[in-house]
Amino acid sequence: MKKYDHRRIEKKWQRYWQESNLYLTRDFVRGKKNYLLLTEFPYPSGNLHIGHWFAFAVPDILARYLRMNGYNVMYPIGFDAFGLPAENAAIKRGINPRRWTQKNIAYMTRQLKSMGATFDWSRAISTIDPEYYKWTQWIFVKMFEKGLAYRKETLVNWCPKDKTVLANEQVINGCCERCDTPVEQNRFEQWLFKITDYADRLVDDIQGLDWPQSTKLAQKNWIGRSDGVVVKFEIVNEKLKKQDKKQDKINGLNFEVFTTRLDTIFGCTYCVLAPEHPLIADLKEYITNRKEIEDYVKKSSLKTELERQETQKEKTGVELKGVRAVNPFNGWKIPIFVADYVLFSYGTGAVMAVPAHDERDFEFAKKYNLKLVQVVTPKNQSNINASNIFPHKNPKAAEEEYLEQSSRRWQSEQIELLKRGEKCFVGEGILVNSGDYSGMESQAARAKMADWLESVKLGRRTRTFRLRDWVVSRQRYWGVPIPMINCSNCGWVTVPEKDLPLLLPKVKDYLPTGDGKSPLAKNSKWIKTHCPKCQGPASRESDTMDTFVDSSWYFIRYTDPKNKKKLADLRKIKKWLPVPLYIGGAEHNTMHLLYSRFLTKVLADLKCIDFTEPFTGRRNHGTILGPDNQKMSKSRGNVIDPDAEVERFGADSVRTYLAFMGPYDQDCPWQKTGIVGVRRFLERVWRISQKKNLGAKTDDPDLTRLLHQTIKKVGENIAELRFNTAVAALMILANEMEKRDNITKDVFEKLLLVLAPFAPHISEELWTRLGHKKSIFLNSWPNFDEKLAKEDRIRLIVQVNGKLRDQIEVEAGISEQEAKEVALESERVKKFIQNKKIKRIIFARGRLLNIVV
Ligand code: ANZ
Ligand code: ZN
Repeated sequence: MKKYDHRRIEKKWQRYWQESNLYLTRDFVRGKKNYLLLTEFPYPSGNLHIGHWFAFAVPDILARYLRMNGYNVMYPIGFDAFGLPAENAAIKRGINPRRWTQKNIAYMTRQLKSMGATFDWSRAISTIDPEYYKWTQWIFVKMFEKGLAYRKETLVNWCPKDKTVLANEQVINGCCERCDTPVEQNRFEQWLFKITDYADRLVDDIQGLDWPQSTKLAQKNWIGRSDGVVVKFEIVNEKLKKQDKKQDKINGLNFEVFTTRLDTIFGCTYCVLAPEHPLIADLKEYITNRKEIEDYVKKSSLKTELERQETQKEKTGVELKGVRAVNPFNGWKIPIFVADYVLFSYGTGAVMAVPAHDERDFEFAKKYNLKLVQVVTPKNQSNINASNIFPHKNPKAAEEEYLEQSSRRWQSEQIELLKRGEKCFVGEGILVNSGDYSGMESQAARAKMADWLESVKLGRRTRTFRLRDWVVSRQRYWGVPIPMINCSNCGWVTVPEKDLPLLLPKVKDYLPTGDGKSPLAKNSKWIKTHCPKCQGPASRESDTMDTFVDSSWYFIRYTDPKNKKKLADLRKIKKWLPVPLYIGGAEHNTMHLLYSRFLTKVLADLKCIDFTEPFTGRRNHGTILGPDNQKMSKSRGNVIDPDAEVERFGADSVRTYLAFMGPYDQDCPWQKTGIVGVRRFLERVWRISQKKNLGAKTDDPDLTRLLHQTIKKVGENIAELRFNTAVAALMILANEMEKRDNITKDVFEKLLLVLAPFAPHISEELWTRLGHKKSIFLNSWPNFDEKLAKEDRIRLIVQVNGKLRDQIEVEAGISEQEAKEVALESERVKKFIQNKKIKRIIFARGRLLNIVV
């Protein structure tokens, strides 16, 4: 009996598949539907790690399955090769980033080929290829022409170690995503993309996507759309009497606040301006504590936005003494503070503070001993209603009494009360102490109040976003040159399309400078140029583009990777896109996925493509932990090297084990015994093929039934990315086959066909040994007999505390967990366990479930 020698087999078939062009994808195949299965293309970091295998080899199972089901499948691959990770790695080794990246691409290509995946290498792209980045630059030019790329001096996140600007998304807990250095705030002129113009569409279109809920929510939160109103507050001089002339002057001054809770405005007891608010300078001559204010403003300018938003940190602020704001609803003259918990970049940079109903305001008021007035009360708990506090009075008088009682002492009691209870009630409810609006529900009150504000022109409905424009310039060498020229006559002019690509020059000095300019700025030969408009002397932009621009549109290029005239031909685009399924990591929930959606909409508006959402389906994969259940890292010594595993067990074992180790969307540890078990399973398949009597005439009915069930289950599971249960089913089938002395060639062939997507090499080898001339992958997925595949059904008896409550038809093989879920769904059962704690569950497989409460 010949041994299963994975080394020989795997090389042989990889060569064969490549030479026979088995995975060359054509754009149009008669009678077949196209399917572009997309995974996130890798950074050429140097070496494939096991996570790459998880990300590419496991979805390849689906790619192969779809092929066998008649789809014209494209499973592309490429390299996201510009950017910080590659550049930093190169700098560390003292190698030019270009050489380092190219070397890695060559090496990783070889490694990727050892997966035995169906990548179409003829379509491989690399973002550093001038033929690719020509179109990245072209997109920039088009965006500039449309006013979607612009320059602005902005306060930006600056990483002092990497010496570059970072997008908000690249700052994690105040530190650089790449190197963990605390991020500083610096002022620079930058190129930005106007993603905020698309904010509404980016929120609205999420709804139609088949994406994980968590990803959709992350995008929504990131964009942070909120509907509210802007309210105008007049300013008055605290000391001046009515007849004083100066009062007119200050009466001209006002500021606007943005609020989503206009219904709470009767509880507004002070206002807050962000330290950067221009009004502070305008009020200078009226403020009596100028020095104190100036010091505070200076101090807060040293903090980052993130630090300022930290909820745990104690809030600080200073009152603008000498002036007051007038609440347009009740005429109260209330104090104005500067406090850095209010951000200048959000809303109007000023807020109306309602300490009774907003936690930040509440904390602040507690600290500075400010007045607190409750104006909303939970729907079914109206005890704070003034009428309840003063039941002997009529409502109007009760309200007045309540407000009167809001003396400092009474305030602190209230605060104590609130502290003990809910802290402060932030929910919606019924309005109290709110004049004519008392008794209304929050939502209705907001509408009425907004109507009034608009009618008297003291405010307006508005929409605000948390999303900021995308800063795309980077002061680094290793990126796509921004195709812009600065002329002293004409201003910023685009590099003409005929001159694209604007090549990234080869330089000796590629180290980041730290003076806010890219190292390209030192290359005067390259920088000096002529203005394309007036021919006068001009200089090139020296910044390069954020790599997220490169990766925002790469999937489009796969459809037409060699096109010299367009970023891709529209006919081909229509055939392949949008991507029906994109598989990747949850870390791309906001940045990459949001930027791709944005650029897709821009390209759609430019009529380059005919769809507005790039990825209609999205699934996340988990990460692989070390055998010790910890994140893999060199320092922990728990890193699994895929090359070594492939050498020892074979690519088929590694692929199948990765599919088997757990649910694909979850984090699972690599277990050394796990891969051994999978290897044994493949050896078992090998042994079955060697059965002298594979020539039985018929199979026993049990095996036939199991075969059909397995074909059905494996197919369904692959389509749902439930690879682990599919492998388990294959293992059960192989076990049953090995137990029998005689099996037919037919059942064995079918086993190979359903195993093939997981373990392509061994399946192909055994398939040819059975005498087939054609590759196994040119065969269809086997049919199953629906009747035979049908699981036996039973009536599961469901008891609560031993009493029969329901009988439910379920699959005979139902697990305890599944049975429990089914039982808890039943209305008849629910009645008896409502609000009770489940103490115990007794389960007799195939018969009964007893819930003890
Ligand atoms: C009064 C109020 C009362 C508020 C209440 C909330 C609750 P979202 O929903 O995230 O958009 N706000 C407005 N501009 C701000 C800024 N520049 N910096 C910090 N906070 C700001 O949040 C909107 C709410 O955040 C606004 O509604 C405002 O506080 C605050 F019981 O106004 B609210
Ligand atoms: Zn010019």
